[in-house]
Amino acid sequence: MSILKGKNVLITGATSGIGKSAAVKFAECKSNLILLGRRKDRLMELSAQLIKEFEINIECIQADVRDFKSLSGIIEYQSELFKTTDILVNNAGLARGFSHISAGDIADWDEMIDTNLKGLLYVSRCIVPFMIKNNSGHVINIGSIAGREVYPNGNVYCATKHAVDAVTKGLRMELVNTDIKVTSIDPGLVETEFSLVRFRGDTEKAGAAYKGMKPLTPDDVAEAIIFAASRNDNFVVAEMVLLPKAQAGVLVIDRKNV
Ligand code: NDP
Ligand code: 8X3
Repeated sequence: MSILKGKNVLITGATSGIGKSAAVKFAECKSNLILLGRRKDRLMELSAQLIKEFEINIECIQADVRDFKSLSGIIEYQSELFKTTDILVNNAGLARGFSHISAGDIADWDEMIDTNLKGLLYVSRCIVPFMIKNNSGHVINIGSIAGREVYPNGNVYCATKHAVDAVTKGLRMELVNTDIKVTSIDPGLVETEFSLVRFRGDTEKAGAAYKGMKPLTPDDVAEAIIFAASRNDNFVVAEMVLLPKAQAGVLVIDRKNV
């Protein structure tokens, strides 16, 4: 898509799932990429593949979105591309555990809040000032259907995604007098490493999330991201809810079709 050619796109959580698919789709549009995640080997492998195939500029940032000090240091001293980020895809996130609040694991709660909410805020705090300075940019937050509905045992994960919804709406209001767009993309079930991470590698529990139904693919979500990113200057995709055909709500899932 020519409107995205040469744009600088920063994607957090680019080592897997939705973030990785988004990186490939932006590369196909000839955007330049800043790929951020903790697993350096995966960043390097993806970047080598995309540079070879699409001849674009790619910068890999091995970083943890929970570490504001290190993020701000990278931006201040290391990366010119950061300062001219056209599109920020705040995608890094995770769920940990699936239990009653009464039995919840405090470390799991902290990790979800620190990553999904505070991490998204930290990256935005680093990048949005440059967008304001340039009076140009697009922040695309990956929320979730879990930011619109809740389900038992999803408590803290749902709370973080509701918080992302609030942050997205507030940021859009704060930037209404600028040329910066703010979008929320809110998927239902997508088959990625999400469930494996949630259940710490327990493949049986992880697989149960998608049992008897066909989930979205990360490429489906990446297509929606590209759609939002490539509208004309006056067209803001404010919010998009993406569902597989067999899902009509966070717990309304037809599990007999596959
Ligand atoms: P994956 O587990 O496949 O990918 C998650 C990505 O987030 C990885 O690249 C991981 O990279 C990165 N990440 C996690 N923690 C950190 C951290 N502290 N610092 C930097 N990067 C981090 O899952 P998905 O692709 O499914 O998840 C992407 C987003 O989509 C999340 O925000 C999730 O909540 C959301 N989502 C997912 C849905 C689903 O059904 N899969 C549905 C709705 C929303 P690394 O470990 O290398 O750092
Ligand atoms: C992930 C979707 O329904 O597993 O955000 O919480 S769900």
